[in-house]
Amino acid sequence: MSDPGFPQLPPGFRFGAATAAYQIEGAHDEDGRGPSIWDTFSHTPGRTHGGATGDTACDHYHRHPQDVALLRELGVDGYRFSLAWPRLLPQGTGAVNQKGLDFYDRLIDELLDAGIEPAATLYHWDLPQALEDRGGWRVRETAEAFAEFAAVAGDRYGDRVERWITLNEPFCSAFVGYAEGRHAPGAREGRGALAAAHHLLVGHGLAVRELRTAGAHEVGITLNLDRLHPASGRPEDLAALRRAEVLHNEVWTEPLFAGRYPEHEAETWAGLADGDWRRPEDLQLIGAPLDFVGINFYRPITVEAAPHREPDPERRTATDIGVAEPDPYGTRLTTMGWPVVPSAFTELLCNLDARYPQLPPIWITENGSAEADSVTPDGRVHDPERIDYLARHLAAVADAVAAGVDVRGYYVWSLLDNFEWARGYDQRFGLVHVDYDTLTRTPKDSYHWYRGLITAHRARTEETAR
Ligand code: IFM
Repeated sequence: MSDPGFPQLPPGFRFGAATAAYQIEGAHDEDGRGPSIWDTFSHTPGRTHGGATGDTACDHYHRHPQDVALLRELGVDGYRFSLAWPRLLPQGTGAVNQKGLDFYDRLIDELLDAGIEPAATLYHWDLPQALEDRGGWRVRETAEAFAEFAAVAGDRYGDRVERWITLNEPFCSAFVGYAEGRHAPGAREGRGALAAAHHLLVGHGLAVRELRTAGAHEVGITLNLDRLHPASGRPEDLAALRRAEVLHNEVWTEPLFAGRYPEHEAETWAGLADGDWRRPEDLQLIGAPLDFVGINFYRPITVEAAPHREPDPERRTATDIGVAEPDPYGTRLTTMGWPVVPSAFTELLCNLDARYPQLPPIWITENGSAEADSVTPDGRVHDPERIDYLARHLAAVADAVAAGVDVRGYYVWSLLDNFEWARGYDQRFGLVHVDYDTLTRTPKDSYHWYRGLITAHRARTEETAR
């Protein structure tokens, strides 16, 4: 693979790296942390690849000074991590765990000492199990509990965290967790998943309010919006595309940025949802102005009409809406099986910007690729595919910026190889290789490439300022 060179982003553009608590921390039952739905799910036989759990993960809970040193050496402007709700409030509400609070205090202070801006995600999928036992995101009480968590976090860290992300990829929480059942809590429901989607948004709105009260600097949400292409111009594929647009994108973007529910939602859910979990005041709460929107992008999706659409609304799950996802891109696939199509990233950003005049500035809060990496006898990890992926996706972001889209920064997913949810430790997304037997960290070639990119970018920014 030839050297793709460094893509040029505008002066002042910021670079970072991202992780999430359950994927790296380990220490699942230490210092008062309560169980989350991912502890329960991963400990249930057959749910994750090879029965993997996050019990130890990368042991970041104990090794965070080493990981912050890796970030400092990488030269990033910012680090995006998540706060484990069950570490701060083991039962989801009520008693606050002092040792959990102290852990993130130490992490944040280490980052600041290293000159790295902390960006904290409140919810990266680790719902306290106690709340799931009372209905999870199907019920409004969980949104209210989330507000309590946001207030605790905002009060404690609001003076030092630069950027707050309420939810990470609510699509996955609602639909992969409550409809497909591939993620915790592993439910396969129709109405439950739609109620969860709404309560996640309500929780977001309530959390924004709490964070603002606590004096938080910047507040936003992270969405994994999808660039969807129809498999053909056949009317049934175009109808499937419309349903998929609602399911993947508009469920989130319409209430957040246009103050309404999706126009075609009735056609999409077709009798599944009467929406009785909605209250008249919710749209205003959900649509409160944000300082930024985080976008996670990995690959585009092609949509075609599924041969069977479950006719009985009571049996139909939210994702069983007559949509299939063939893969006609004909490009290289990452080890996740995801096609590499950077132009789809530019399209997604430009379309989003064109559609919503109220859209706040964008941060790319995740982008990266899983590859088959290993430490070679020279002690290094050669990952030219990842370098190529990152270079071409950053160039796609630069194209969107050149077209007038306001993108402020980019966090690569991920700093470390980590627990890739149901795929366990089988998928490696890190700039840093982790040996799961010894927990040794080895920076990959992509780590050195990213450091070079940041150094060159900083030099250009300084030159422009002169
Ligand atoms: O690892 C995940 C992350 O937790 C959420 N976004 C997608 C990543 C890769 O699948």
